[in-house]
Amino acid sequence: MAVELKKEGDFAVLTLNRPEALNALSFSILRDIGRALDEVAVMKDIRALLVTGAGDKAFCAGADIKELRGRALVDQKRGAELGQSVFARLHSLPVASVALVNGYAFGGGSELALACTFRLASPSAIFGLPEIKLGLIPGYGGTQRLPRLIGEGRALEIIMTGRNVKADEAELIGLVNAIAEGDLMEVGREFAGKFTRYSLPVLECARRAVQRAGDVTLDEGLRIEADLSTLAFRTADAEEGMAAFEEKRKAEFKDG
Ligand code: DAK
Repeated sequence: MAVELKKEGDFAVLTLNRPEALNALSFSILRDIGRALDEVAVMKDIRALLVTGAGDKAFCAGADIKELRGRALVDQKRGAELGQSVFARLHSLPVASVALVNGYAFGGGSELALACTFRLASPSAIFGLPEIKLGLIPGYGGTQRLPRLIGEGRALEIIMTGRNVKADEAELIGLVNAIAEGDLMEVGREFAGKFTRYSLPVLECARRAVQRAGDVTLDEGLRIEADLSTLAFRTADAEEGMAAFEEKRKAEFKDG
């Protein structure tokens, strides 16, 4: 299977498993990722999704270049829309996702990582949007998500030069949340464990509010925040959290 989905404890783990082609994204793999995400969306008892690539060389070397050539423009447009819709599904899953970038993350591979809620990188990870070198531009969300994450100037420079961004620079510019020393999967679990112990519906409110910040005016964003923060107030977990504070004990959230 070129895409594997497993449940490991509190986490769903999605692995791109095509190491012989550095986990390049064929259209068939994109569809498999989409199907796996549909499963994740309804999985019981998971608190986050971890996304990684098989092998020690690459997270994902991008779109399958060999498959892109010689296609009609209408098929290219559909291909871009397929990749965009799969990554949009990832972005708006009910649970947060963490990309564990264990090597090259080029083109669509960087875009896959960008669609996750968080990104952790191994010290040898290398990011890049090298589409310009192929006479292309990013087609799976990179032109929109990268500037929202690191700002327009830096995003344009990375996209227009197609240059590599090593892990330490990626951390410096906020492209990754942290560089992981040691076992990436283990660090990923620890990282996710810092938020997954809180109330899932309340975490989702926080994520939805922050995700809209880049899309709407400040006024509109504040209205969204007022609605979502009021929604959080209505949960039993909010009642429990505030009661636990007053009673000087640890809150026991029940995801409700
Ligand atoms: N596609 C297909 N095969 C790939 C691949 C890729 N992106 N990347 C690597 N491979 C394959 C290689 O061809 C090779 O296969 P064999 O020749 O052994 O059969 C195998 O993986 C191992 O790769 P290398 O031998 O090249 O390994 P190296 O360590 O020497 O080099 C590398 C690693 C990551 C530096 C190199 O493989 C590389 O530069 N790969 C390509 C990186 C890249 O340019 N990615 C694509 C970016 S463009 C769209 C619009 C835009 C896009 C998509 C859709 N629509 C409008 C639909 C753009 C998307 C992109 O992602």
